[in-house]
Amino acid sequence: MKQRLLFLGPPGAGKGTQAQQLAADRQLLHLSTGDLLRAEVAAGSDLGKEAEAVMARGELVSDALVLAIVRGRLEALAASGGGGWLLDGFPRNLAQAEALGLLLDELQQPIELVVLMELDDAVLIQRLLSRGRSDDNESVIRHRLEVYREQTAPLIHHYQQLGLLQAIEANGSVDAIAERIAALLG
Ligand code: B4P
Repeated sequence: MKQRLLFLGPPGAGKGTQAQQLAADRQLLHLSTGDLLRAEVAAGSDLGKEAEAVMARGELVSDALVLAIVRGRLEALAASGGGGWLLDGFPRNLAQAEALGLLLDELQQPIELVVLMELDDAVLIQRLLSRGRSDDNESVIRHRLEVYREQTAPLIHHYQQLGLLQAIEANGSVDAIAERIAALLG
C-alpha cells in the first residue's frame, strides 16, 4: 500500500476530513499545516501571532514558517524509525513544493501518490459557509479560492509531470469519497 501521500485541492474540498480518517485507519502521520497553524494561534505563540491575521484574510502564511513546522515533524518521524505520512494542505505553492522535494530527497522518502480532490466552487462555498470557522465568511472564502487558483493550482501540473497525480471527484458522501481514495492506494 502507498503510504507517503499528499492531498491537494481547493479549500473545503474535504482534504482534512478524508486525511484524518485515512491516517487513523492506516496509522499514518497526519500533517495538516492548517491544523498546526491553528494550534499555534490558539497557544498564542509568536508563530501563531504572525499567522493569525494572515489566515483571517485567507492568504498564505510565509513559506519559511510553514516549512519549519513540516521539516520538524518529518525529521522527528524519520529519527524515530520512520513510518508513513499524509500531508494535508501542504505544499500550497511551487516554492513549498520545491522545498518539500529537497527535504524528502534528504530523508530518502519520495512521495508515492498525490490525490487531487476536485469540486465545484458553488459546493465548496456552501460547505465552508456551513462549517463556519472564523475564516469561513463569504468574502474570505472567495479570496482563498483566488489564492488557490493563483498559487496552489500550478502544483497540479508539477505533480502531473512527476507522474504522481491522481484526481478524484470530491462530491458525494464522506464514505463514497473515502472509497475512491482507497481504490488509488493499492
Ligand atoms: P486548511 O486548514 O488547509 O483548510 P481548508 O483548505 O479550508 O479545508 P479542507 O479542504 O481541509 O476542508 P475540510 O475537510 O475541513 O487552511 C486554512 C488556512 O491555513 C489557509 O487559508 C492558510 O491561511 C493557512 N495555511 C494552511 N496551510 C498552509 C500552507 N501550506 N502555507 C501557507 N498557509 C497555509 O472540509 C470543509 C468542510 O466540508 C467541513 O465542514 C467538512 O465537514 C465538510 N465536508 C467534508 N467532506 C464533505 C462531504 N463529502 N460532504 C459534505 N461536506 C463535507
